[in-house]
Amino acid sequence: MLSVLDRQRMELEAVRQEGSRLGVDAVEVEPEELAPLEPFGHSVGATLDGRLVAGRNGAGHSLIERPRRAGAGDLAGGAQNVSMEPDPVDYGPAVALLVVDLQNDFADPDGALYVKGGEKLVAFANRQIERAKGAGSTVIYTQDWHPPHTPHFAQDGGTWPVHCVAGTWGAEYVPALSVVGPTIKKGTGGEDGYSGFSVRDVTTGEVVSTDLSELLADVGARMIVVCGLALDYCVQETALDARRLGYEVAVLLDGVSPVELHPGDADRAIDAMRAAGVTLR
Ligand code: VGL
Ligand code: ZN
Repeated sequence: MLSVLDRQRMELEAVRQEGSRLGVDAVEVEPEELAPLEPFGHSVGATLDGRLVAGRNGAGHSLIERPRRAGAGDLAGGAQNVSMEPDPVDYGPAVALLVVDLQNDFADPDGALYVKGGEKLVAFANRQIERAKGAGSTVIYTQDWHPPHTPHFAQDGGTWPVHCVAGTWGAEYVPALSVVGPTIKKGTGGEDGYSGFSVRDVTTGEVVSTDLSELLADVGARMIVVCGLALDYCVQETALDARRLGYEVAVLLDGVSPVELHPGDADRAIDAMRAAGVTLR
C-alpha cells in the first residue's frame, strides 16, 4: 500500500513533469522567502498565461514554479508567489489551534525521542499560529511532561525511551516556537498522556481528563485544528478524543510527522482519524 508520503512524492513528481512540459522551473523556497500571505492563505499568484503551476512538498517547504522567461515574473503587480499551504483554514473565534508537543525531545535531532522531520514543522506551526491569532482563534499548546520514572518509559517496563522529563531541556518547547497561548501538560502523574484531553493510568487503566475541554468551552471553540507531534500518537489520540467530544477536527498534514514505531502506523492513524470524521488537509 502507498504511504501518504509516497503519494505526496508522486504528486510532486507529477507537478514537476507538468512544469517541464510548460517550460517552467520548479523552485523550492523556504517559507520565509515567500511574500507575506493574505489572511487565511487566499493569496493568489500571478499567472503566466494563466498557468502558474504549484505543488506541495511536505513539511515546511513550498514548491512554486517560476516562469523561465525574462520579465514574466513582473506580471500583475508582483504577486507572483503561489502559497502551497494546505487548504486554508478558516480561523476565527470558534476555532482553536492545538499545537501538540513541539518539544526538544521530539522535534530536535538530538532529542531522546526525535521524530524524523520534527524540526521542520516549527516554521509551519508558527505560520498557522500567526494566522490563527490574527483571526481571533485561541492557540493552545500541549507538552508531554513526565516524571523521571513512569511505566510510560521502557526502563520502567513501558515502551519509550526516557523523554520529556518535567523541567529538563527535552521537555522544553523548541526555542523557535512562537508560544502565544496556554499550555496543557500531560502525563505529569506518571500516566500515559497521548491525548491532550485525557491521561490514562497505565496500571489501573483509569482515564482522567485534562483541562483542555474546559479551556475550549471557556473560549467558545467548536472546531479544533491540530498540528505537531507525533502523528501516530499524540496527534491521533487528541484528534480522536476531540471527535468523541463532538468537536469538528482538522489535522494539518504538512504540520505533523509520525514516530512509526511499526511500519504503517502513520497510514493506520490517518485511516482511523478519517473514519472518525477528522478532516485531513
Ligand atoms: C508521544 C510517544 C510517547 C507523542 C508522547 O507526543 O506523540 N509519543 N510520548
Ligand atoms: Zn511521552
